[in-house]
Amino acid sequence: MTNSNHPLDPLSTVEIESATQATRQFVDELNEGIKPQSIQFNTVTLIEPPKHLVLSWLGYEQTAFPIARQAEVIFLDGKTQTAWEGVVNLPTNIEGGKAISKAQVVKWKCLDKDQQPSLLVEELNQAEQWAKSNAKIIEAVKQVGVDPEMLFCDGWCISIDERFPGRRLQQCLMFARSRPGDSLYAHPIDFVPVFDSHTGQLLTIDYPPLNSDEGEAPPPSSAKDNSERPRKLRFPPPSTNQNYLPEQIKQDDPTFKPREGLKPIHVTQPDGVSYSIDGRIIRWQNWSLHLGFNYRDGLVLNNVTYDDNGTIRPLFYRLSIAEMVVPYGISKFPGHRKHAFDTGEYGIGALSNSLSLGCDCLGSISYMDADFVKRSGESKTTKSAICIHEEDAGILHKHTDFRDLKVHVARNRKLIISNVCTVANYEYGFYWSLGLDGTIELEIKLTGIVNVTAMAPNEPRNKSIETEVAPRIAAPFHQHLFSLRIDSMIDGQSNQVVQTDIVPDEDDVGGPTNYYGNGFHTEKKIFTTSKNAISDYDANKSRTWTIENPNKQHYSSGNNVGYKIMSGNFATMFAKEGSMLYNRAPFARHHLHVTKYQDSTLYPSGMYVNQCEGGEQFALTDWMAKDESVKNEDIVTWVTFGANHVVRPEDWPIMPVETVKVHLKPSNYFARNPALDVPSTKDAKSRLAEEAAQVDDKNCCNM
Ligand SMILES: [Cu+2]
Repeated sequence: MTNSNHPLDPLSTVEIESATQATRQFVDELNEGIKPQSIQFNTVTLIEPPKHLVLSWLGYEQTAFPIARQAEVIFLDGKTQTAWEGVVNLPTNIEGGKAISKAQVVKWKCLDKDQQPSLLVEELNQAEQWAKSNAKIIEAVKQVGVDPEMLFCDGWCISIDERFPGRRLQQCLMFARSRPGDSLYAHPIDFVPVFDSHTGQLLTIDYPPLNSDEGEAPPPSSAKDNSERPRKLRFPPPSTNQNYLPEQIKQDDPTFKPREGLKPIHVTQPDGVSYSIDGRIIRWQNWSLHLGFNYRDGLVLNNVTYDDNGTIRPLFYRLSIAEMVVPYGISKFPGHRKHAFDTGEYGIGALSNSLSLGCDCLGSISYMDADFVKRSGESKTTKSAICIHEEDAGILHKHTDFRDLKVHVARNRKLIISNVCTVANYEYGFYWSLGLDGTIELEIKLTGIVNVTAMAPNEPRNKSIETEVAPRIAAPFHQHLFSLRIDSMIDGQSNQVVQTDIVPDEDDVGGPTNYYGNGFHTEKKIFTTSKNAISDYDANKSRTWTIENPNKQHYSSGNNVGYKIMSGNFATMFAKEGSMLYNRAPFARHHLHVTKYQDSTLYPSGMYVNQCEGGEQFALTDWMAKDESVKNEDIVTWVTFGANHVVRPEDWPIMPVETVKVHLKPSNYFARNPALDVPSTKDAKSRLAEEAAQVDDKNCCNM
């Protein structure tokens, strides 16, 4: 018996612990001198096998054979301040939840000092403890009237700080609570300490400048110059409580009470759900996919296929959010360091919430757990990390024949696979959905608490870069840029991307080819090489890109079969060429990149994003520089989309969900509307509002 049903299944808890035990044993047997002194595991994750092997295993090719499973193990050594990366062959025989055979380390190396693995939550919590017990920080908060017992800090990646090369760093955003349970984000403190994340050494305390430091020279530009400045005017954090938890609001405002009049909406499926789950293979309404998951991407949709009247048609080998970055527009030190790569720097999958039935997810729900590693090497499980359910999606299609009022209407439905991740103050919900009409949608919901900084008493506002969401609390403007990695296999591995613009006909009114002046037409460009395929959204041309298979055409239109990429949420990175962010986020330089597939090219900002300087010779820039053919080849399409967040006071003290979406829509793929056979059923439970029963439901989602 093998330990896994599918080569892309995430590591089981047994596999994780086998890998960490094998690593410890391997290290124990090393000679002194080259031996790590203390192992703190960082990540243990599946090394996805080469695509050609998986395709063979899946049956796309003739010869299928078992695929050995391997884990990538990354750990830190606090004593030698080093980080290590290993490859472990996993046990081939697991029975009854126990490994019968042993795992074995087959490769390992010490990482360069500029390769910093992601920051774990345990490490962020550690930084908070260091801050709370550091004499200099205690003194600094006492100076502004903060009780050190009520001090909290969010550890953050630092991007790059040129003052401390080769060190693993965290910058800490400081806050205070006014009482237990109070929202700490209402009380930001006026300084930012920087810690060595290996040793806990406090390296510096940085003081952000005010919008107007009257009487002072303008703030110098570099981090080094800034650290040599005298400490600026200190001031206490804003003291007014700004809570979102009802029980906390009530303590500040005894008249507060939950609004009334919201009667329950129950979602019921009396005959059960319409999907099936076999291991991690989900089947629903002609769709089939394997649901992968890892600490970094979070949700991964593998081998997405569609059963088109008995023919299983391959669509996507792998879909995931491969990277994201949240750049802030603050150009003054140290605000320039705020551009968190939540995928690569933290591992957003590892930050998944345990979802709650009836609160996060309504109706008939299936959950999947997610397994990770603790620093100790033991596994840990986030229960119900992934939610799978169906939702009504409004009308699918409708027509009324106006002559005889004959009506035909069918309802659409989505199968939704989702998770929600908490990255310190912010929440991201990732919702992949499949539709009855062949559409795949990715909706990302942004919520949580916006990042804020403290303003000094009487400090002037700078309305062009931040919003004073509540007195003396400034929320700086920022972006959320996501990199959707699409490894397509539209009716086969040979695909290409065609750009379609819609433009007016060239001639003016009265001209020979546009006499009445109303003409418009599409212009197509088939991308030939990676450099040729660099493209940006153009709203004036209603620009779309279609991933198509040039070897197969629609029976009627003659167009290549394809899937169209559509989004109303293309956001452009504002950071200048040569800036830290530009160098580190090559995926965000343009909305579209296309590369020829090669194994192990999953992450466009590199494997080790934390403190990586990037530039022009790494990750996506390297793959693009090859300028390989992407026409009728095995290709990967990278789509960057997102939101610009000019914060509103209404986003405070907790932000109503903001959404960004991308659709992958069949285009010349199906012979006709693939949902013609969806029955026009009538919901027997729907009724006139006046007849609806009064039901009182006291359950709530505040836990
Ligand atoms: Cu935002």
